[in-house]
Amino acid sequence: MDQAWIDAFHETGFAKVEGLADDETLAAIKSAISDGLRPPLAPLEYESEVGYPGAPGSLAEAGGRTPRRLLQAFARDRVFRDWGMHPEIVSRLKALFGTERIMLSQNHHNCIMTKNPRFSTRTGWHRDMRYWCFDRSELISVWLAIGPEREENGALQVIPGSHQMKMGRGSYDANLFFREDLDENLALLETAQTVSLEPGDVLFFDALTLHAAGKNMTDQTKYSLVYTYHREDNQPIPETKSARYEDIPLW
Ligand SMILES: O=C(O)CCC(=O)C(=O)O
Repeated sequence: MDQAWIDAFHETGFAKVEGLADDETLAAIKSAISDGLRPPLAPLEYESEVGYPGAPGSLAEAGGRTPRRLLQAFARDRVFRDWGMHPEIVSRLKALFGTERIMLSQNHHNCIMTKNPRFSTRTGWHRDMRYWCFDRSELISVWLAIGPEREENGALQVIPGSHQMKMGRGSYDANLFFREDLDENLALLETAQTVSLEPGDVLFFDALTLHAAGKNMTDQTKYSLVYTYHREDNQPIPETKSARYEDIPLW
């Protein structure tokens, strides 16, 4: 890892690493995902539960039981644990956080994202701090592309530098999505970049980086594995959903 990669992360709020997962790792992860989907093994989140625009309205509706996230990835299989503690991921995170004492959260972003071609929905613009309750908003997510990720199958889009921008509560709607009906927000969204990834590529991104992702318009489900990490001295607020399960120390 070079200093330029670290600087790019701090400057833009995200940084890619190409080919971090080798073919053998990807094959093992794909096989474990397949085991988790046929039949779908709990805990999982369905499209009808995310409540995004266009999602099936209930579990009973057509597509309502389409998996959106296989939750608790870390506990599901040894391959997921090995990936979450991959020495290169850990060493990059230590460099980004500037400490040895980092932890992996077993809450929320500890999942396999599944984006189904027929029933998946767009995720609106947001910062991941909408999900988290921590002392400070210093968290980093690590997103592994299991297959190719492109605009047409719902790849991530990011706003470079948005992790450092001050935004008032009024920039967001009731559900903490970035409002797309405000001129100043629309001007910022013009600077969006799509993050195209090849299988095995990884995106590190700051929990304050504004991002979104489209619907999957292809005929293949897209799978991504995502974990979130933090420093030991930045703890989840007790009794919130960020503190529900123990964090895993990585030193
Ligand atoms: O794949 C997607 O739809 C985006 C997921 C996402 O941004 C999130 O869960 O925070």
